[in-house]
Amino acid sequence: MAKDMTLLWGSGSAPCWRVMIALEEKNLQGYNHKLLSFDKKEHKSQEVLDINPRGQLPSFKHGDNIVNDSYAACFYLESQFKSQGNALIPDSPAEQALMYQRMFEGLVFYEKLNAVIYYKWFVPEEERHDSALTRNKEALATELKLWEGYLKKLGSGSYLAGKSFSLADVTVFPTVAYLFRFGLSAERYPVLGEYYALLKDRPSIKASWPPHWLENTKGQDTLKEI
Ligand SMILES: N[C@@H](CCC(=O)N[C@@H](CS)C(=O)NCC(=O)O)C(=O)O
Repeated sequence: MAKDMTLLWGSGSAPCWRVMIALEEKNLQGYNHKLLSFDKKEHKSQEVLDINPRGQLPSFKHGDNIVNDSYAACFYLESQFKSQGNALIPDSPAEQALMYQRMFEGLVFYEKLNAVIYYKWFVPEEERHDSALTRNKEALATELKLWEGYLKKLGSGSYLAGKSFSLADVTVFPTVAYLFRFGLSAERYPVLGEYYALLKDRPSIKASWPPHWLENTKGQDTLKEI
């Protein structure tokens, strides 16, 4: 079944990682995949543009069905392979509501993280201001406190939507892993630290860990003071 799937991806891209975790969770190992280089601008190659006119990764195809957006691909995989691998949408209405809520808040979380760690990448030199970066850091700190609170309320050992691992974890975990890769202090954010420790060795996550993070295990300290 996975043989008729193709994923074009980039190492360390959180959106790509979401799809890879979902594929692992649904036991779809064996899909075709190709690691492309952002540095070499391979995401703008014809091979990508043929699937994804935005020239972005992930680009994903199942048979003739193209589902490029990472959230869309995760929902698609869960719905097409409902009874295969791990169920990723909880049955309980309360957990389901929380899952959807956290998934979409996760996009805001991801944006706020990027606005700090990729500030120099996104903003041309002549448009950069220390005050803007400081504001972005403050916004990230506020966001981090929200997520600490969300997890704390659920209790130790919980996933983002409650007792079971769900699409909320599939989509938000890569953001959390980025936080720690970029030096977030687990002492300052102990609940997020515990959540990260709970998930980092999960088989689907280990199997899809960004290869360049494995090659260079030392991250950065951009978020040390946040
Ligand atoms: N909404 C898309 C975003 C995908 C995305 O932003 N991919 C980035 C890499 S993380 C990319 O390809 N950027 C290159 C570009 O936009 O030119 C998703 O979630 O899949």
